[in-house]
Amino acid sequence: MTDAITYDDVLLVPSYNHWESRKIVDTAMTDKTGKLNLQIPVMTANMDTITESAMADFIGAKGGVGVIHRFMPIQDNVDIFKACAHKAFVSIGCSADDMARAEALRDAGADLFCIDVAHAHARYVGKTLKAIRDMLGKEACIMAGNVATYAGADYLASLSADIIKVGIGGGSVCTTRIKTGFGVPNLTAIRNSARVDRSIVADGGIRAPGDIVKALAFGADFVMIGSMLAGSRPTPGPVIRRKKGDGEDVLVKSYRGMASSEVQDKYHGGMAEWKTAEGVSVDVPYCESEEAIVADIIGGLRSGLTYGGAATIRELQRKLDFIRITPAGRSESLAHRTL
Ligand code: MZP
Repeated sequence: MTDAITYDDVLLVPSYNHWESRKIVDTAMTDKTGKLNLQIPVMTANMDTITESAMADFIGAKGGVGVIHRFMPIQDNVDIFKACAHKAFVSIGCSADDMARAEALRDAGADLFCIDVAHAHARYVGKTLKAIRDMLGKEACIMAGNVATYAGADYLASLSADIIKVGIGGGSVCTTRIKTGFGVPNLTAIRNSARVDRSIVADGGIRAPGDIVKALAFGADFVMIGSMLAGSRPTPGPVIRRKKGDGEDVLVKSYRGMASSEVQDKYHGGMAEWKTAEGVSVDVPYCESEEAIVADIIGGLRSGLTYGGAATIRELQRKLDFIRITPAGRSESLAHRTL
C-alpha cells in the first residue's frame, strides 16, 4: 500500500524568481512527440455538456484545444467538427461504430484523435488503439485514456498513443470511486504516469487555477477541464430557469457525467441491467463570463510559474518542490477574513 495525494493535500514551495514580470514566462506546451503545440496547456472535456464547436472555437482562440464529444450520430459529429474554426480533437470509443466514426472524421480532415474510455488499461482498448493507428498512420496525433497508473500509461504508450489521459474517479461529477472502490488520487496518478516517455493530460478534479499549476508541476503537460467551464455560454445545452428554495429565479445549465443515468437514458435508451451509473448530473449556475474564467486560469498559471522560479512549464516540472499540508494549512490557504 502506498500513500497517495491529490490537489488539496499539497502546496508547491516557492523558489527564487529570476523574472521581473510574469509577462515574460511562457505558457506554451508542445507534446513530447511534437505533434501538438498549444499556447496554453488546456483542453476542454469531451462531454456532451462541455465541448462542441462553440467551446472548441472559444478555447482554441485562447490557445488551448477542445475535445469534441462523440455522443451523437457520425454525420452530426462530422458536421460539428467541420463547423470548428480552429483545431479540435475528436473523440471515439472502442466499438465497430467508432471505427467508422474515426474514418469519417479523418476524411473530414481531423488529425487529432482521442480514444476515450473510463478504464483504458484494457485489452480491447489496446486493440482499438492499434487499429486506429493503422488506419490513421503515424502522422496523426492520438491521445488515449483514461488510466491512473504507470502500468496503464506504459501500456498505451507501447501501443503508439502520443498523449495519455490520466485520471480515474476524480472528476467533479464522477462516482466511480464510490461505486467501485477503485481510483487513484490525482497528483499521485499524474506523477506515476508521467514517468512514461509521453505527454500526459491531467483529467478530472481541477477546480481552480492553482490545481492546474500543481498538475503541471507534478508532470502533466496538459490539463483537461470540465467543471471550471460548466454552465458557461460556449457549452452545449439550454439555459434553464429554476426556482430556488426562497422562491427566487435562478439561471442554470446542466452538467453531467458521461456515465450518469441521464446520459444512458438519452443515448442508450436507459441503463442496462448489468450496469450502474458512475456519474451524476447537476445544475450549475449559468455564467456569462467565460472570458474571465480563462483569464483567471492564464493569470494563475503565469503567476504560478514565477512563484516556481520557472520560465516554462517544463522548468516548473524539473524544479518540483512540494510539501504535504494539514487541514489547518488547507483552511489557511482559503480566504478566511471574518468580520
Ligand atoms: P471535472 O473537470 O468536472 O472535475 O472533470 C471532467 C472529467 O470528468 C472528464 O474529462 C472525464 O474524464 C470525467 N468524467 C466525465 N464523465 C464522468 C462520469 O460520468 C467522468 N463518471 O468521470
